[in-house]
Amino acid sequence: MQLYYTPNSPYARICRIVAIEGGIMDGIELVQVPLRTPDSAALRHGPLGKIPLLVDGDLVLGESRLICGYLDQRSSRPPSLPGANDWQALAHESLMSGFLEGVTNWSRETRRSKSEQSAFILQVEQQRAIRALDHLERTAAAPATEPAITYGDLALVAALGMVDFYELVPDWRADRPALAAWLEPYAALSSVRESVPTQAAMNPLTPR
Ligand SMILES: N[C@@H](CCC(=O)N[C@@H](CS)C(=O)NCC(=O)O)C(=O)O
Repeated sequence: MQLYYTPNSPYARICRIVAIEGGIMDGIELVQVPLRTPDSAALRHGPLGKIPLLVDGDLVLGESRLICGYLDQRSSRPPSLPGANDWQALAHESLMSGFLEGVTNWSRETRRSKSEQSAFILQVEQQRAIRALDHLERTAAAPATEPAITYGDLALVAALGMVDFYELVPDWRADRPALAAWLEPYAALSSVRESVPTQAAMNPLTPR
């Protein structure tokens, strides 16, 4: 089984954490690919060139959530995805996924050249992120001794990782102690530590 990825992709990060925590990383070959270039090995398996992409025999599976569901079935841990009728858990997941999507869009916009950046998109995503952070502070659960390995919680971990890495809201912890405390047990997990985005792994948005 291969997982096509980039080290700094928050979506691939969620899949990697689920695989590591599920104890099944040994059976997965990580294949690092460039993005948005015709030479990406991911394009041998499909037309989109998007990651994460899981290839297992003739199965080519995109979308981090579906990949986590596939990994769940191979792991002995409790599933990272809620049941189909667990609407409260799905609602929680949808909020975290939407927050991650927003900060991902925001970070992409900040990485475009200044002349190409849209002030409108930057403002919309900044406001969305601030609203989400404030909401998450009000609703944050107490920090867990054993943090839950669910897609929704990991989407929040990955989103906050993007906020930190791209310094989108540099001082977010100062006014949001409950959210910062919620994150701490995750930050201590080796699966989370080893998947933190790094400057060394930065991919250009467009080929140089
Ligand atoms: N909804 C997708 C989002 C995946 C995604 O946006 N991947 C980005 C990297 S973080 C990508 O492949 N970008 C390449 C491109 O847009 O061409 C998922 O959950 O897997």
